[in-house]
Amino acid sequence: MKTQVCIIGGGPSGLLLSQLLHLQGIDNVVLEKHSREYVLARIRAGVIEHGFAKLMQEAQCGERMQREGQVHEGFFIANAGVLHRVDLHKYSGGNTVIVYGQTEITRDLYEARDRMKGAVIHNAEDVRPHEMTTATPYVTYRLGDEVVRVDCDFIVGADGFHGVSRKSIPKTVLTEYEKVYPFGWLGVLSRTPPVSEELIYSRHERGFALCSLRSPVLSRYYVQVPLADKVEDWSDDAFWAELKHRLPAEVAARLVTGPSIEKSIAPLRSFVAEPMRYGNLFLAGDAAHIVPPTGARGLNSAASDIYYLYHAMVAYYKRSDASGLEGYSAKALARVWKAQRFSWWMTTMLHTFPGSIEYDHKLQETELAYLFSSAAAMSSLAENYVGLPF
Ligand code: RFL
Ligand code: PHB
Repeated sequence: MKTQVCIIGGGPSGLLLSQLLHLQGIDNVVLEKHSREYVLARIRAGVIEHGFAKLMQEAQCGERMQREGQVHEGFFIANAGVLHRVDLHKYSGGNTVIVYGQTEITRDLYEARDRMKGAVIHNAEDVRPHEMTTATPYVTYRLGDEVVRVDCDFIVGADGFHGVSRKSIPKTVLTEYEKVYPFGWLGVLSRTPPVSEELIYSRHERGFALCSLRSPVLSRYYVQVPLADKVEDWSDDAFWAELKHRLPAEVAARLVTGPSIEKSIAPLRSFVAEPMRYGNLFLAGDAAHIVPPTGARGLNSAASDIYYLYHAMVAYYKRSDASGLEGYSAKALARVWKAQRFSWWMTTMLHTFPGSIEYDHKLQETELAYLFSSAAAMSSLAENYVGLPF
């Protein structure tokens, strides 16, 4: 097989790039390890920044998001049983976020790829990039007994944190920065009306909790849990009881509970791999960087990578201008590190850390007291949460 860009990974990053390139007449193939059903069963992000929404429009995939996504002008931080509102609209100079699930985004992207007869190959096994530092790179994969070779100009590694692309770059070339947090998030999706129209990030001595949503009838809740906990340890009843403990009494009192539709634990991790380019292999999204979900930055950072890479490839193919490709890694990483900083800050401020001392609690309290009393601090939070400019 021959194509211009071979994209490894059919998650939101890979599909969005595929769709954008196709619309510009740039031929590409997406190789995805899993079935479409498997990819669409993963429940992940819920908060989308406007830059991403605009990119979805540009990709002709934003119509349903515009119709069904909910515009949020703010959210709450609960501390010591009191709700404080963060007015994103006011403090970001009129910006907002959209609540629309990653699952729906991925579904919209798959549908668009189908409509345009884009090449998305599912259940591709043993995907491997080759000859990345030459002008003739290629990717091999296996479908059943058949081994297929895809010759291309560029390979894009959009295959998530556990993918093969980053691991194919020699250790001598790549520097990895990593911070693993000593806890995870237990998430529950339930067909119940959300307890609050706006998200609630709750700091509590028993651990952090988050009330989020997907629609007026679909709620998404999280509680901080020790790393050793397993999903099987948590019955629905135990989850709801723990969540109620960690919310202000007035919120807990109006929480509607029900059977969980999905329940999973995600460990919290910060990770960056530098550079994001190795010869003609370009990394994008979770393949190159991970943040703890507290700042809702992960998918949004993936979208900014795709924005830079897409424009760089269009410049290369349409105007023989390779400067965007040359500058891609540095440009993407500059924004990635800001998302790292913000996610670390939100995580540190709101979670209960095992082994922390009274001094640490005082600092958390003071961080929040400062935030709620300072327009400058609120603006800093708001501009990061709605997304820094691409
Ligand atoms: P993905 O989504 O992991 O997709 C990668 C795809 O590559 C495939 N793959 C391979 N394909 C071929 N060959 C291989 N060897 C392969 N290995 C893997 C995989 O099957 C998969 O389909 O990465 P991508 O596209 O870069 O997207 C990144 C986002 O998924 C991620 O950043 C977000 O989900 C993070 N995140 C959030 N981000 C936000 O911006 N806002 C949020 O509100 C938000 N909430 C969250 C989150 C992540 C969470 N978890 C579970 C980690 C909440 C949670 C709980
Ligand atoms: C979600 O709805 O899944 C969600 C929302 C905000 C976050 C993380 C996850 O910060």
